[in-house]
Amino acid sequence: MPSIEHIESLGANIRGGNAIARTRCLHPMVNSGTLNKYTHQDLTPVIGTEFERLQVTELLESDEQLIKDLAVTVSQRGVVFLRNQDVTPQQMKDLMERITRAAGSPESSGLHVHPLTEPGSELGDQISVISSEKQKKGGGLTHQLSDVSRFASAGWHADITFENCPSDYAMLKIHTLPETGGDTLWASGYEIYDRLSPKMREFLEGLTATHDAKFFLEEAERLGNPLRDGIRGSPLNYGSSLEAVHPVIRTNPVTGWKSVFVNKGFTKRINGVTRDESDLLLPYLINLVTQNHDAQVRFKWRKNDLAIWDNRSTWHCATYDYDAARAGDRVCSLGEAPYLDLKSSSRREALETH
Ligand SMILES: O=C(O)CCC(=O)C(=O)O
Ligand SMILES: [Fe+2]
Repeated sequence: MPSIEHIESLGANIRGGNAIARTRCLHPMVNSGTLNKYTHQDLTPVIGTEFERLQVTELLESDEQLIKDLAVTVSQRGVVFLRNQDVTPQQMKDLMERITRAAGSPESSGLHVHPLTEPGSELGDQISVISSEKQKKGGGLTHQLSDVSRFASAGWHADITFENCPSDYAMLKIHTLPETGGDTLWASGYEIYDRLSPKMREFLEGLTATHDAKFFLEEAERLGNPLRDGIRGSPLNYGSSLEAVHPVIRTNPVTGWKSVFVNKGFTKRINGVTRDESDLLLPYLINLVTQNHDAQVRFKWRKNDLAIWDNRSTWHCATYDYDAARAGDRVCSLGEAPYLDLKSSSRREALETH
């Protein structure tokens, strides 16, 4: 049962983490520039970069440096978009494995198996099918998020933060899409951290939060599917509690930048403060994400576009404004158990001193 005891202290500067899943990226990675030869464009100042012609198949044949530079680019820019990919789910898994390894994920972390993955699922346990048709039948990963009687912003989340060892990166390819609609938005956790006052930063850096996906238990029961309660990609991720405690502010080892790490989808409680204080603080932090469109990027999918994002330092939200079918494949890799390095910096501070 995950509890606050799981947040072990490693020394004066590190809060959180777990010896079973520590990052092997001990210093921020530097972009060597091997991707510069491919046409690309930053979509906003703080988040999102699009590559027009870079193909996953080409990346798979390339040497390690290109993959490392891709990992750094995703972690720095939050999300990277690759247009019009001719790629199989197996190739997506291969690239995901290479990115997470290049970024120094712990030996014990593999690709995630979602607790709602059905037995004998069509593309294998490590691929989640994102499907509006499945959603309409009341199932799938995104069913809870797609309730259109709520604010559209109710869907903002980072993936699988209810796991003790959550995701570092995720990849989604949309192969079936409506003529218009179905955009996805991402927001920068670095930028939200940057908007906090020094006093508020210091306060939040001393806190943890409880993340919980109990609603998946009800969903599995309702659909008559067994919940995946064995190992889900890391020895830290098993069982049916679907609950974890993580630092409210975490450091991304790849960039060395701090990010706010609570989300609307899964974070239920900020610990160490009263219930009322938690109920004030959480919506405040979430409002910073949903109400600052200058910390967001909105992506308009074309067929077979692929997005790769860093789940440690971004949130995302799908848009349910269409009727026609929309579907894609998603892979999610696991990173380190979240920790805060008090000596790490904010994104803006780091960029200003360079
Ligand atoms: O359907 C989308 O655009 C995003 C779905 C999602 O949250 C995910 O793939 O993690
Ligand atoms: Fe997601």
